[in-house]
Amino acid sequence: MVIKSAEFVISNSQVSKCPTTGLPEYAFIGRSNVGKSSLINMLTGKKGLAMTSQKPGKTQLINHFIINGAWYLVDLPGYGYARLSKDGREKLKTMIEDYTLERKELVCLFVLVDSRHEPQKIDLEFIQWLGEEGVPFALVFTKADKLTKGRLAANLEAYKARLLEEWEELPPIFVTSSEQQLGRDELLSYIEGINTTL
Ligand SMILES: Nc1nc2c(ncn2[C@@H]2O[C@H](COP(=O)(O)OP(=O)(O)OP(=O)(O)O)[C@@H](O)[C@H]2O)c(=O)[nH]1
Ligand SMILES: [Mg+2]
Repeated sequence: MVIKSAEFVISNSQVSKCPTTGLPEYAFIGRSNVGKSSLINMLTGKKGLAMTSQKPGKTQLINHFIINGAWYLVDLPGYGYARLSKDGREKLKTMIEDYTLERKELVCLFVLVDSRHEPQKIDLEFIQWLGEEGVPFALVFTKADKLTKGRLAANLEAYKARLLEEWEELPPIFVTSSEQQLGRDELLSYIEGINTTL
């Protein structure tokens, strides 16, 4: 799929205020700092489109970007940022949960996990919750440039094995590096395949 245009539309703290165009959307979720905003920039080929930071907790709102005038990519705040106040954490948790459960336009939620780490409880619990709620999702391993091919393959296998302890089938899985443009074609083709407006 060719990205002809990618523009920021609006930031929101409430799902009820998100765009009402009815166009399909694809959102990115995962721990703070996992690389959600960077992935949006990589997919669209626009470096400064979504704001990124070396420090976790950068994205604090629901951000809509319109692609080719026809569908949205949505950047969400990360979960699990320990240095936020309890109140702040609760607010983000509610924002993410409301968006995930109430947003009818959401076609697929991409759950990002850092490919360097072994399965983390917070991600496994979130994935479990998506399953219980019947939310369509795919798994995206990020920062693949930060480890060797062998290590990456081993971590992927370990992650799949862990998921298969609870799931009968694996979700769609993508491996990405926003630094090296890895996984771009695969992710965009996947979106193209499930997008009804294209
Ligand atoms: N090497 C490498 N660094 C990456 C990659 N993706 C993101 N980063 C870096 O990781 C840091 C966090 O990236 P963000 O895209 O801001 O992460 P985020 O998930 O949006 O974080 P929050 O908005 O805080 O939840 C930045 O310093 C990025 O440059 C990648 O594929 N490879
Ligand atoms: Mg972000």
